[in-house]
Amino acid sequence: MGLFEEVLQGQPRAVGRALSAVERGGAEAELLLAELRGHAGAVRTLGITGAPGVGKSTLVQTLGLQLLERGERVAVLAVDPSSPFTGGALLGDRVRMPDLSARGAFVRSMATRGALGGVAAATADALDVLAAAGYGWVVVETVGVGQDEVDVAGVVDTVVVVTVAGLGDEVQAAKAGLLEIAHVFAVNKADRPGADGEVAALESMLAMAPEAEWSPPVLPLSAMTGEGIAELLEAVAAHQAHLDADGRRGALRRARAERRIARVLEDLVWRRVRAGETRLALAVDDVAAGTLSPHDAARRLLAAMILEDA
Ligand SMILES: Nc1nc2c(ncn2[C@@H]2O[C@H](COP(=O)(O)OP(=O)(O)O)[C@@H](O)[C@H]2O)c(=O)[nH]1
Ligand SMILES: [Mg+2]
Repeated sequence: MGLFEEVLQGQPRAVGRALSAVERGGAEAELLLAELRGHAGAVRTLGITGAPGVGKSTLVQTLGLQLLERGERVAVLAVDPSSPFTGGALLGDRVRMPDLSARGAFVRSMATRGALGGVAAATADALDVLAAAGYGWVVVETVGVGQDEVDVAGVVDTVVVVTVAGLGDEVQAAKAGLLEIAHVFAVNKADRPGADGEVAALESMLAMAPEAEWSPPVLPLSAMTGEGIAELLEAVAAHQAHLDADGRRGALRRARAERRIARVLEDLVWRRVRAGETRLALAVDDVAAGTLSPHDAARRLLAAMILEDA
């Protein structure tokens, strides 16, 4: 039996191998993804993002267990683009979330390595694999600190941004990038003092945002005690229902398809240009010397590439 058939049957080891192929990128991954295309089940994807230490992994566990209890097939992807060492081999995926693994969830960490389009593209491909394998819910944990990390959160349907009370100014600033992608705010560690203040602060920040079709709720909760988790799941379900209405899911699919094409295309073009070392080196010399503008250099390199193909 081919790997793709085993993936379609939902065999965890095959799914793991497929995800390794996706991480590496290249012809093998592209062939596999082509074979899996059209076989995706109805999957709901949920992103959990926020600064390190806010309790994302703990929340993923708590949420995952709730979903399993409801009879869902659950997969978890932990993606940390800022760390080159998130590969499953190093951390041991089962060790990451032992309770979830023990109860039948598929748990896996992702590194980027060579996939075209970077980590966000690889994550989107991984979601395709998991959808084909029949998981009903995929929860993606990402560290929300840089643009790459924000991009990864953008490949899922519903983004939960996790914060806690009393983070420093630096982290508050990082929230700015996350404000726009959040569908739900979770103020975690509400078993400790200060959560109410953080909820109020976020709500007043959101009150200044322009009117939108979806207003993100701000929910105090504790991933540790489980308090507020039911409300979080309700908010996630409400956002999913929002997507299902008025053709929004179709529009989302199109927007996502366009971003996926753009990411791979940009990477593809840059790799091709970089492969033409001499031509690129000459252009770099001229731009550095100030005799050529970077815009003209880029246009010339692109034109040369197109001519090569003709
Ligand atoms: N008091 C309290 N601690 C929590 C809660 N959730 C997570 N933690 C703790 O916060 C620390 C970081 O949690 P982790 O899930 O690894 O955070 P991540 O880096 O965002 O994935 C750990 O020591 C957790 O036990 C919570 O709801 N309340
Ligand atoms: Mg974590």
